Amino acid sequence: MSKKLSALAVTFVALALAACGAGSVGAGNTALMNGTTYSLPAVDSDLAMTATVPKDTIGEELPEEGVGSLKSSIWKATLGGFTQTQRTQSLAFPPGTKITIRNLSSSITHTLDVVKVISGPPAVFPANPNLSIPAKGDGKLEAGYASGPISPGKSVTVTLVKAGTYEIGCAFHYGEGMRDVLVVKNGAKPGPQATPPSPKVTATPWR
Ligand SMILES: [Cu+2]
Repeated sequence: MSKKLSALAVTFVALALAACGAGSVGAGNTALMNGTTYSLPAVDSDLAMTATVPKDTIGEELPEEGVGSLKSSIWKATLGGFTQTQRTQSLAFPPGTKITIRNLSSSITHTLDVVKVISGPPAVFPANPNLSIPAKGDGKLEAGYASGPISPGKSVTVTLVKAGTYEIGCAFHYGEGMRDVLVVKNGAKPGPQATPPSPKVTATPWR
C-alpha cells in the first residue's frame, strides 16, 4: 500500500470510530453499528395502511380505515371506500374486464353492490337503498349485482359484462360513506384520488 493510500485508510477508520463513539445517530440514519441501538428513519405512520392495489383490482374499506373520501366535482357527490390505485376515487374500466374486488380491511367485512345504474353526472345516491348482503348476479356486474360478504383480506372476482355507469356501495357501510361511481367504458379513466384521511387511530409504533 502506498503511503498516501494508507493515510487515507487510517483517516477513514478514525472517522467511522468517531461516528460510532459519538452515539448521536439521528433519525433518518440507518447505519448499523455493533451492539449499538440506532434510530429507524422517520416514517409517515399512514404508510403502514396503504398500498397500491394491483391492476384490474378494486380495493375497498371504510374511508377512515385509510382510503379516505372525497368531494367529487365531476360527480357532484361525496365518494368513499373504493379505489383502483391507493385512495378513494371514481373507478373506470373497459367492458369485459374481469375484476378482483379485494377487501383491504384487516378487521371489517365489506361487500360491493350495484346501487343503481345512472346515465352520467351528477351521481345522486339514494338515501336508503335496499342492498343485498347475500351474493347476487352470478359473477357478472350489472344492475342488481351483489358480491356477498368479503372477509378482511379476501377477494371475489366479477366480470364487467355491460358498459354503463354504476353507483356502487357496501351493503354494510353505505350509510358510513362507502359509496362510489364505477364507469364501464372504453377509454374511461379513474378520477383523482382522495387526500389522506386524518388518522383516528394511533398507528402501531415502529419500535
Ligand atoms: Cu363495508
